[in-house]
Amino acid sequence: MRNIKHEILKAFHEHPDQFISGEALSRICNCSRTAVWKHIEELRQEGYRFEAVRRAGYRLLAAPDVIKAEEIQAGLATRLIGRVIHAYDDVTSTQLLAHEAAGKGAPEGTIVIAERQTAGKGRLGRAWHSPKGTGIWMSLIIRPSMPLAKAPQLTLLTAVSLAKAIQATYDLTVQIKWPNDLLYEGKKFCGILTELNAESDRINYLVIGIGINVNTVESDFPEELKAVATSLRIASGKTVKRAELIQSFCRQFETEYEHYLAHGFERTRAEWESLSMSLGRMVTVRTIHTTLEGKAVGLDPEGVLIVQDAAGRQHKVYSADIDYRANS
Ligand code: BTX
Repeated sequence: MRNIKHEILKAFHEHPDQFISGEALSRICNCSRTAVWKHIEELRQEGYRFEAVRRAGYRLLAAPDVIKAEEIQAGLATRLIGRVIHAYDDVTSTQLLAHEAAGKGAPEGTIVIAERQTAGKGRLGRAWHSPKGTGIWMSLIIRPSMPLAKAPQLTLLTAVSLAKAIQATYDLTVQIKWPNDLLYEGKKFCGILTELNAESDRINYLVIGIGINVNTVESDFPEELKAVATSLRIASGKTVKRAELIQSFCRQFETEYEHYLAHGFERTRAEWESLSMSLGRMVTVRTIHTTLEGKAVGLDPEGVLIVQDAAGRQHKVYSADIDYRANS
């Protein structure tokens, strides 16, 4: 279906700060000038601010920071990631909706995103705080044709893509804490939850859940998170439009993912190691069954974390939480 509002936003995106006449817009959108006017009025109702000048036309002054599929897609330079976006106001968890959509055949690259989650999920049954309007709560569906055992590599790939998107948007040095957190000065502002649907040894699809505290201020956090959580705004002092960060992530992810499918994991592995705060440090590794103390020394070629204990023995760590020991 043709979406005139989308086409209008795209035209303004391609001509930033410029006036576009009603006539030109009606040509671009292939509709009447009355229809252009009507859609501009609708965009105004949604919070877009336009300047209208006789003879010159319209100029976009500001877009609202609501997450709309049109807004993300208007400036999106990708082939696959984010070409389909389901955007909601309130959901329980975008993971649940993404699984539902994937089950019904949603194409690879589909994103499910919400302004607020009432039951945001972390790993191992933990909760993810997802208040309205300040963060990015989204789930990405991908359908790589590969064995189950490689799925954790995509969590690492997502973390690398996010770190690069953030560095490009904020000029901020962030660090990855194995396997799925992004931190700034030791505080978490982003988590990744990868869930999959597979048959025998093949992946049907992955749902990669991403939670980022973007414009959150200190007082938005509940008491129990204040000491451990931060946001990109607190870290950088900058408020950004969430749609921009999503576009940047989609681009980075697509580049990493295409390279990964064509050439394997090595480049992502090396990038992950250079962004990691885990390597070289003394860690305590907790799995459901055991606790291990040692030094995190690197990722093996498959992306499994290697921890070396005091006796020099190397252990492969697949799924666990790690804590850093003081002064390491
Ligand atoms: P995790 O289990 O590593 O982290 C969860 C833990 O992080 C919580 O127990 C709490 O201590 C802390 N935490 C909770 N909320 C926040 C927050 N907003 N900022 C910082 N720390 C927090 C990480 O799990 C994976 C999170 C994925 C979230 C996305 S959002 C979109 C998608 N939908 C969904 O339901 N989950 C994913």
